[in-house]
Amino acid sequence: MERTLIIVKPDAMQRGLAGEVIKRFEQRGLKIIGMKLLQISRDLAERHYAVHRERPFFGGLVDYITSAPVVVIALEGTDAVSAARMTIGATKPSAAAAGTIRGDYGLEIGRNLVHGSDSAENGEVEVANFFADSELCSAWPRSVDGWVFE
Ligand code: DAT
Ligand code: MG
Repeated sequence: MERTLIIVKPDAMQRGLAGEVIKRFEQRGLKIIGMKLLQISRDLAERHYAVHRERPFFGGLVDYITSAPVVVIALEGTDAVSAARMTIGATKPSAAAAGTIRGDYGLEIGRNLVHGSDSAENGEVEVANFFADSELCSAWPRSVDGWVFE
């Protein structure tokens, strides 16, 4: 089972789309093992996006992700990282496939609604950056699991 960190970004929050975003991961069968509302600090945002630190858009990206409360979600499931990224869609929403979150709700790269981890390794690291172990319900026996996981 992989883990991935999802962030319902400030634009999705401002537009009242948190429920819509969460619904899509739930209906995919991915298991919610952590979820909370928080306003990301600049320090945490800079750590989360450290790989982009030298890029020209870094300052704007940190301003954006810290601009309003977000919902952060830890998901677990088979191929959770790639499955969630397929549900999210391409980074640039105007080029994202219809049926994806970004393809259905977005146009611009700086307003792309949702974050999802990009590798299993980063999924573990990002979940740990946002959740203490005590905030994760990893082992809860979800009654549909036998119909989602073989
Ligand atoms: P993703 O969020 O699809 O994993 P990423 O990790 O490459 O994309 O970049 C993180 C965020 O940074 C992305 O969601 C939006 C922003 N971003 C990426 N490339 C950009 C660019 N060329 N111009 C402006 N913002 C960009
Ligand atoms: Mg990324």
